[in-house]
Amino acid sequence: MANQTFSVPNISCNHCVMTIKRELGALKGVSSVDASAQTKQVTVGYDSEATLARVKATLEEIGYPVAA
Ligand SMILES: [Cu+2]
Repeated sequence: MANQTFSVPNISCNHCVMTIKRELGALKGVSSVDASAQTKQVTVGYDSEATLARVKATLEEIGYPVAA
C-alpha cells in the first residue's frame, strides 16, 4: 500500500470534500481517501499504479482535475 497526495484546485467547500471521498472511496484498490478544502489537496492510499490512474481519471470525470 502506498499513499499519494494530489493538488486539486477545484475543491472549494466541504461538499466537494464529501463528493471526492464518496467517489474515490468506491474505487477498487483505494484503501483511504482524505481531502481538504483548506489545502485543496487529496491524499489516497492505493494498491497499484492502475488504481492511481483510475483515481486521477475519476477526479477529472467528476469535475476535480488534478493540477499538473
Ligand atoms: Cu464544494
